[in-house]
Amino acid sequence: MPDKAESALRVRPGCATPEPPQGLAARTSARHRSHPLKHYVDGILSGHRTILAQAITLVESSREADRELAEQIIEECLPKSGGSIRVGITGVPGAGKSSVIEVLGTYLIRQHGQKVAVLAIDPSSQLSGGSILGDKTRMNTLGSSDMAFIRPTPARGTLGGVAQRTREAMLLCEAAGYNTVFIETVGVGQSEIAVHDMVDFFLLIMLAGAGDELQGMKRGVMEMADLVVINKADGPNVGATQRARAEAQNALHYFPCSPSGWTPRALTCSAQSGMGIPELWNCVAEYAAATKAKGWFKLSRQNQAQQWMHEIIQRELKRRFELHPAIREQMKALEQEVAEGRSSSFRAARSLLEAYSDPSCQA
Ligand SMILES: Nc1nc2c(ncn2[C@@H]2O[C@H](COP(=O)(O)OP(=O)(O)OP(=O)(O)O)[C@@H](O)[C@H]2O)c(=O)[nH]1
Ligand SMILES: [Mg+2]
Repeated sequence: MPDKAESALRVRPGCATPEPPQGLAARTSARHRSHPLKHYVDGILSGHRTILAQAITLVESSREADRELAEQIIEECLPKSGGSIRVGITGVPGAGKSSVIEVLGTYLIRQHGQKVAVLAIDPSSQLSGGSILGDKTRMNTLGSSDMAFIRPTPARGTLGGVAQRTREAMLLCEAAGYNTVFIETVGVGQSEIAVHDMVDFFLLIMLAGAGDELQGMKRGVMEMADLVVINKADGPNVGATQRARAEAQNALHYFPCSPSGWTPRALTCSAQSGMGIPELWNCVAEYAAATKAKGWFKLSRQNQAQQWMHEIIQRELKRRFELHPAIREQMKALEQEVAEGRSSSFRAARSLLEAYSDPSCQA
């Protein structure tokens, strides 16, 4: 993992969640990490946040040696996971996703005695090699609570890969006893779909007057939402947010009925004043109760587990393919042939696949 991407794991100063080791330190500590499986599993199950953070670092590691241990940790923790409500939160940059999580998370801790985990996917690290979250994670109060765990995750590799690691981090948080897991993602590319496919409840945060297209109405994001919240309903903005709420509610009517049987709603809230935050949570709780009663909650998780299996197979096949000696030997030359038009993409791909499945070329 490059140093810049590693720096994206850094949690803003003042946030209580322990920082994983950075840069060279991370690699050095990974190399010398002698903790046995039991250290991680016992630590996670007893809710030890530093050990949970270490385990997530292992899960995110691309080192072969870490991979095996990470899989064992997940395997051991899996039976203890599943007990949370998983809430995906998306919206354009600046919509107030982090601010809403800060206020809602604090509300859940104080009013409902919950433990709250936040996993934030940062797609910028893939594009720029840096992190926007380190500077922008607006979760001061939540971050200083013993009942919260906040973890920015740099997006690297494929978006499927992002989903994979985030899903695994989410399961570890559940095993550590977190009652609600929030996954924040910026509305970029396919990250929203990836997150939608791993959560129970999908929340779209919008702003009044920011343009429907930009905010996802025409990108199909709204169709995935169980709740649309128009944030920043405070000061002179109140009237505009009320109108935007009515428009959003109207737009939601045009989407086909969800297989969950749930009718998506539109609300307003203000992360600044706290207005609408209890109502927002009531909606999540109502959704969970209704879909549990109908069996959809369980069915959806079963589907997601199957999808996870397929993702693991795809990831593993890709990894094995790329590590195969015959592929490593031939790939560059064939890429060149395709680029120069000396071979068709189809023929080159077929030749590589044949080399991969040729028993005489096995690793
Ligand atoms: N007036 C007002 N400002 C808000 C509210 N919620 C968030 N903000 C402000 O809006 C800006 C963006 O808030 P964030 O919570 O960082 O937004 P975000 O959607 O997480 O942004 P990214 O993570 O960059 O995509 C900050 O300056 C917040 O202080 C609100 O309810 N009212
Ligand atoms: Mg944010």
